[in-house]
Amino acid sequence: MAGEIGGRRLFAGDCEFVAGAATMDAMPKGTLPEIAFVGRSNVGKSSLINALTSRHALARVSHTPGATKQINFFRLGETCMLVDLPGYGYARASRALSEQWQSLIFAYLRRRASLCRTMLLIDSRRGIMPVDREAMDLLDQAAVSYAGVLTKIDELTTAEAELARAACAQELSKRTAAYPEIFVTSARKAQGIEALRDHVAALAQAWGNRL
Ligand SMILES: Nc1nc2c(ncn2[C@@H]2O[C@H](COP(=O)(O)OP(=O)(O)OP(=O)(O)O)[C@@H](O)[C@H]2O)c(=O)[nH]1
Ligand SMILES: [Mg+2]
Repeated sequence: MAGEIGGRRLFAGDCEFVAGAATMDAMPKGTLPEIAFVGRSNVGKSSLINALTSRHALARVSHTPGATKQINFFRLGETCMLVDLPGYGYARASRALSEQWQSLIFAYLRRRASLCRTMLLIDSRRGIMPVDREAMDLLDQAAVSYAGVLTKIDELTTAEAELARAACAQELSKRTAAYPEIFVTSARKAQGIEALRDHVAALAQAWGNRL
């Protein structure tokens, strides 16, 4: 398509942290299309944002689950916003979705008019877990569309990776708000990053005129 922004070009441009919000009121104005990264704590959301933007320390990464405590907005030029969300399901006491997740994060996902796509990250070593299903139930009910992204694929052999992808695809195909395409990624080995960049660029372009 003429004038299309490729993923490589979009992500080679400037990228900056805009705001961290702990309440809906503290969020920046939704003037750019947003792509949000959601998933269990420690699944690799912040790492994936760093890999996409080729920045090592844009989003904070940690071995300790619960590193990201607020909704962080990163602006890619004048094109779109990447949104790093706090993870769910890390407190040992609550395997269910926490109240904070349900109130703040789910409220963001459900109400944000500028949100164009949610990327639901799944740790490829573990596959879809009960708490992920709880999150998907909420997203399905609220008609928040999401695409599956397998993370940490470098930890698996090629055969295991294919099994993980197939299992994830099979389960997501039964979900009403899930997209059929699954992204298979490793932030550590920069696998699947280019495909995800292209996807984000295409989404941003398609949504840019709607806001
Ligand atoms: N092997 C491997 N490890 C990864 C990869 N991506 C992230 N990790 C590791 O997973 C851990 C968690 O990464 P984060 O990016 O902080 O995870 P998060 O989903 O943002 O976690 P919260 O902010 O707590 O919700 C860190 O120790 C990372 O080094 C990957 O592609 N491969
Ligand atoms: Mg994080």
